[in-house]
Order: sequence, then structure tokens, then C-alpha cells
Amino acid sequence: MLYILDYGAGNVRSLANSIKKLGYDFKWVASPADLEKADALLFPGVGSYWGALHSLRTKGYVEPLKAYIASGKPYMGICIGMQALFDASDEGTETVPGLGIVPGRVSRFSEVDASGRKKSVPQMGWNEARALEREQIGFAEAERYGLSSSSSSSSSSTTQHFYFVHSYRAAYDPKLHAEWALTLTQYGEEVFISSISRGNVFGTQFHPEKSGRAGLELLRAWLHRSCDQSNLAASPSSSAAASTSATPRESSKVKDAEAAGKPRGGKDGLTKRVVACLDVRSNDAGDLVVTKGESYDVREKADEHEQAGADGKGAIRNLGKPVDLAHRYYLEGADEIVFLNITSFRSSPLKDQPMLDVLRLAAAECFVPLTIGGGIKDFVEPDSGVTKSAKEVADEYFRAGADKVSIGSEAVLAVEEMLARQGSGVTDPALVDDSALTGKTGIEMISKAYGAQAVVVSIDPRRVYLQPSDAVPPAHAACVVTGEPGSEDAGKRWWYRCTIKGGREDRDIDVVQLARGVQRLGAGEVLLNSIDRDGSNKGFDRQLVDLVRRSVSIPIVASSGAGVPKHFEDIFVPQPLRTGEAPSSVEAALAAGIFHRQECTIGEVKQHLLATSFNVRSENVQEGASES
Ligand code: 1PR
Repeated sequence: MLYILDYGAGNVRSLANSIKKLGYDFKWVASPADLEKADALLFPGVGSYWGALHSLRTKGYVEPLKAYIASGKPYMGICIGMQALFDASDEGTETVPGLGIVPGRVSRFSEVDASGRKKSVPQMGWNEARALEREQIGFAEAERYGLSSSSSSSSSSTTQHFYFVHSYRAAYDPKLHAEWALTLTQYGEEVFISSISRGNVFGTQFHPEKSGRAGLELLRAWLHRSCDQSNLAASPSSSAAASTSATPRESSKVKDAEAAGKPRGGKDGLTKRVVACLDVRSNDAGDLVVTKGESYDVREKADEHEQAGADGKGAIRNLGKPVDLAHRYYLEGADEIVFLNITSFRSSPLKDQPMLDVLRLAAAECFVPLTIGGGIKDFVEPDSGVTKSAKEVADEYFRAGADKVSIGSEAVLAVEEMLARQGSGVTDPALVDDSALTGKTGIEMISKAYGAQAVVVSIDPRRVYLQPSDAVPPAHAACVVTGEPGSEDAGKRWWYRCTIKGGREDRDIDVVQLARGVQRLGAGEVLLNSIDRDGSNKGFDRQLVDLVRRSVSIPIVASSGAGVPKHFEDIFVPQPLRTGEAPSSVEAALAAGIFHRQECTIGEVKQHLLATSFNVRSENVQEGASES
């Protein structure tokens, strides 16, 4: 029997969904004693290393887990489930030893590479996994799992990509890892171990359950070897269990370049992400629909539509059913799907069962990362008067299949309160000291439990134009932008004010303050909307995006305004953010309207990006997909 170890942090439902989709059955590990019953074990570590290891230790899993691995039965660790095999990790405020199966320590990505080039941390997105050549068996072990081999590693159109989301990694050291590392991956200039394989132990830093068809095929290969064949006779190496008891295994050899820490090709393989967004709400008939408007107004113009209500407003635009559209975008090759529950702030998100059902159904069919936003906040249950925390709402979404949660209004209030606690006229959240942090905000609590990469903050800024005679408000001086010569904004000056409740309420905080504030609180990504550009088809607001990129080191998803594939090219073209700095750009861009109205497909956007020399994941799941 296959068992899955769930230690209660993060989205394990996706892995369960993938396994079911592939036709396998499994049981959850409910207690350490279950490990003795397992014939094959999957450890889908999600969240933080510290949280996972701490939980394993306090629940008494560590020794049974080591005994299971030493027994020679198949083990597959995903992300933290792979990192847990190492001696230790730098993640967390105190050192918690790992399982000590693989030598070496897991440490944090550097935000600035040796050449001075900056990169976002966490690494979030699709990257390559390049196979190492092993003595006697060449690439056979990697090929068994569908991982790139020498024949398929040169062209981005044939390279498989897998979904990574992590701030910590095991840097590749040939002296320590030559017999463990199966593939290496490069992010920025850093090369790290993206998968390991030795005897009965297999592990991936990436998430196969979120890696589309390539990930499903890898899982299928592992399940086939581990569950159908019920032995590792095909394995070229002796078991890791044996190696821990001092039996030498066949040696592996890495080529010179790889020994020096460079995978073949030696390039950062992170792709640009194309994200589809579904704004979901109930229409006037009470059905959940995907809607889309302009500048956040999602109703038809009254005179365009017969269903105009007594208030003179038109009906909610209905562009399709959420699960159907999500599945279509998955098949078209979306790298990520975002659901925003755009009216959730009016009701109890925990009772929003239809939205949870949407997520459950989507997670059963769409094997790419899913983000859910809307209503993730502390609130008082309308019926019982009981206070619920944002973390409890997030728990529910993660259990339903979300990989990340997106926080909007609550994030603005949290940063305002943090600045108020700091006092002394401090307006830059980066200067806030630890005493102004409570640990109780939704961002902090969710980030601590699930890892920063699981917390997105959705920012809804709007331009505030300044007259030539207007003095710049001092707190917002860092947020003032001047229109570029030759553009429709030439001669204008403005700053970006943040809003809450879907743009309905302005706040006295700007987009730089908010982005820096949420990074300070522990958010792992910014979803950067623009009320001015939303639904306009004019293209992304590059000045807004660059302003925020200059201000934070976490990844940014550019959003609002995409009208044609070229707009994605425009936002991805690298530009220096400061004089003398290496050019860079965002890694992800999101669109809604053009996809819903079928003005272009995700495949067309990716074809355009490939044609203009961007690295994208080109897997079109429809082509030859065999997922069942
Ligand atoms: O405040 O935590 O409850 O979260 C509410 C969430 O709902 C926020 O993320 C907020 O952005 C979103 N939201 C609220 N009202 C609306 C609305 O449209 N009336 N939608 C709304 C925001 C913006 C984008 C959109 C892009 C791309 N949607 O996500 O998809 O602008 O559109 P385009 O490609 O068609 O230009 P909380």
C-alpha cells in the first residue's frame, strides 16, 4: 500500500488528486506506526523546513521515518520532503537537524548573484531539470523519470519544465552529492540539486503534482516502479538504506563542467510565467460566474443590457463558469491560475462553500499552481459572533487545493497598523523594527505556517495625478512617477494610491509603502494590479511595475491591461532599474479579459514570447496528453 505523509502544513490535496488521476490508491499516514505498514511512501513537504521538521520531531516521526528509509522500501520526497533528507537547513530561527540521509546543508538563495545581478527570492516558477550523466548508466536513471537528457537539453521548445517554489536549496557540491544528484537546475547564477535518486530514495525540489503533464509523467514513472513492480530490481544502484549501512554503491561521475557546478547548457532556465486570472462572483441570479469589467466595474452598461436593475445599473457580466474556464486555461498551457472572489468582503468566507467547491473541482483537474484570493482576513462570523483568523480562512483554502492565498484589503490595513505602531514619523516599512511586528497579522501567521511562497499580496493601486503646483506628499515622495516623453502620459506626474475593497475605498498609503510593508511582514509575492489599466487592453503599466520592482526583492506578477500578445513581450523586456544596474524584468504576467473573451489564447501569447526569444514553458497539455 502506498502511504502519503501529511504533517498538516500546505496543499497535499494536489498530490492526492494527481495520484488518483493516475489511477493509484493510497492511504494517509495517521501515526508513526503506519510507516511500518507502508510499501511505498510519499512525503509531499509543503511549507517551511522548520515547520515540517519540528512537526515530525514533536509527533515522533523521525526515527520511524529513518527506519522506513533504511528498510529499502521506496521513498519519494517532494520539496521539503527532499530537503528533510539532508543534514540540516538554514531555514527557521533555530536549527532543527534533518534526517541526515543525504550529506550537506540546505541554505538560502542569494538575492544578488556573484556578478551583482539581482534575482527574486523565492524562486517561483517553471525551470528546467538537467540530468547528470552517471558512470555506466549514463542518463538512464533520469530518463526513467522523463527528466531532460543530453538529447533534449538544448532547445527550450523541447525541454521539460517543472514548477519550483522555494527560497532554500541544496547547492550542488560534487564531492558530497555526485552519488545522489540526479538533476541540477540553475536559478540566476546559482546551481542547485533539483532531484536526487539513490537506491530506494527519490526526491524532487520541484512539485511534480503542479508541473502539468511532465510532472504527472514523472509521478507515473515513480508509482509504476514503486507500486506496480514492488521492487527496485530495475534500479542501477544499491539502496540508499544499504549505503547508510556502509555498503558502497556504484559510483557516479559528473562531467567537468558539472563538477564545477554548472549543469549542461549552464543557464538560468526559469521561464516567464503566463497567468490566467478569474474574477469570480455571484451574478444577479445567484450563480457563481467569472466576470470582468473595466476599472473594476464588472456590470454591463445599463443601456447595453435589458436586464438593467431598478438602480439603473446593468447586469453582472457573465463570461463563463469558473471551473470550466480554469480547465480550459490549464489545457491551453497556463502556468498558473488565480481565482479572485471579488465580493467576498461582504460575507463570511468560511461559509463560502461554492467558492471552496470551485477550488476543489479545479484542483482535481488542473495540475498547475492555483492561487485563491478574496476575503482572507480576520473576521467575526455573522451568525455566531465568533472571531475567525485569516489563517483559519487560509487553512480551509489550502485544504481545498490552493497552493497560494492572495490577500488584498487586509494587507493594506496590516501595513498601516505596523507603521502606526512604529510611530516616530517612520513612513518606510523597510525601516520598521521588530517591535512593531505582532506576529498576529494574516500575512505573518500564514507565512509562518505555510512558508512565504504561499502568501501573495494583491495590490489594487490607482493613479493620483498631481498638478504642476502640487507639492508631493512627503510620505509618498518615493512613489512619484513622471510620464515618459512620447507616451500619452508625457508631461503628467502622479503617485499610486492603494485601495481596499476592490477599489471602493482609498487609503493614505502608496504602492511602494505597501509592497515594502508586505515584504517586511513575510509575503512571498506581489500580484500588482492597476485600476487605471484594468480591462483597458492598453498594455501593462510598466512604470508602476518597475517602481515596485525597485522597491522589493520578492517576485511580482504584473497584472491589468493586457490586450495583445505583444504586451507580454513589452512587460518582460529587461530594463535596468537604476543607472549601472543589469537589466531585469518581472517573471510573471497575468491577464483576464483577453482570455475570457477569446481574443487570444494562452498558446498564442507563448508562441509570441518564444518567437521573441523568451524562455517559456511550451507544454501544450492538449497535445498528446495522456493524463488518465
Ligand atoms: O480585499 O482580500 O477581499 O481581495 C479581493 C480581491 O478581489 C483583490 O485581489 C482585488 O484585486 C479583487 N477585486 C475586487 N473587486 C474587483 C473588481 O474587479 N471589481 N478584481 C477585483 C480585481 C483585477 C485583476 C484583473 C486584472 C487583469 N481584478 O485581477 O484580473 O486587472 O484584467 P485584464 O487582463 O482584463 O485587464 P480582498
